[in-house]
Formats: sequence, structure tokens, C-alpha cells
Amino acid sequence: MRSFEQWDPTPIPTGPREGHPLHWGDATTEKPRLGTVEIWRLINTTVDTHPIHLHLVRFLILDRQPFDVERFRSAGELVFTGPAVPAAENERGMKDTVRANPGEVTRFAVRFGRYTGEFVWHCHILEHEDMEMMRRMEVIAEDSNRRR
Ligand SMILES: [Cu+2]
Repeated sequence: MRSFEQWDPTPIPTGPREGHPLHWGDATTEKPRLGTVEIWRLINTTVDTHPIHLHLVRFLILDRQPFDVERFRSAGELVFTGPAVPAAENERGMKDTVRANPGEVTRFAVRFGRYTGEFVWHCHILEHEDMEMMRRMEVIAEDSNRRR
């Protein structure tokens, strides 16, 4: 059973991947440059909340915004259905895990400092990470020409 079929880890600015789920064995798609800040968004089309954990880094949770899940699934279009809600007070400060609620786009700002190389990011629910809700990211050197 795959409860995360529409799991779509997609950082800005690459846009939605039209509902195509990526698994552990797929090529690494997240290749942030060392020393840069990226805003990532987690587009949760599942019916579950997923606590998403990134290794190596800490980040600031920005906001969550509801969207039309069916439209995203059928047409790959991200259409919001309500306003963005800022992170709650108990979520402010540096985090290494963020709650991605169903039917919401969760945004966070993350700085990729200190180390290059491959690291993992995944759902912290054991059954989910065992079912491949886990991806690699590769932090690449500042002077590297390899970008996506
Ligand atoms: Cu999960």
C-alpha cells in the first residue's frame, strides 16, 4: 500500500511535477548550492499529515496554504483555495522537521551551509519512510556547474 502516491517533493522554483511521485531510487532532483538559501514547498496531496525531516540543515517554517488537490492531480496546476497562514508561534525558530498537512502547501526557507555531499530528507513516520517516502538531496559546491 502506498499512502503517499501523490507525494511530490518539489522545491521552488521548479514548479509542480504534475503528480508524478518520486521514489528513493529515482535520480536526485534536489541539488542546492552550498551557502545558498532556498524556499522549498511541500505539496501534500495525500490524506495524511507528514512530519518531514531534513538531515544536515535547519530551516524556518514560513507558511501553509490550502490548494485544490484534485486540480493539481488532474492538471498539474497549483491553485490556492485560501490565504497562506504563517507558522504558529510554537513553530518559529530554527527547525529540522516540519508538519506537512494534507491539502496544504507548506513552505520553509532553508540555508545549505557547511557541507557538500548527499544527505537524506524524509517523512519521520517510520511506516512512511520504509515505504520510500524518503529522498536524497545533494549539496553541491559553490563553484560547481552541475545544477539539476
Ligand atoms: Cu508520512
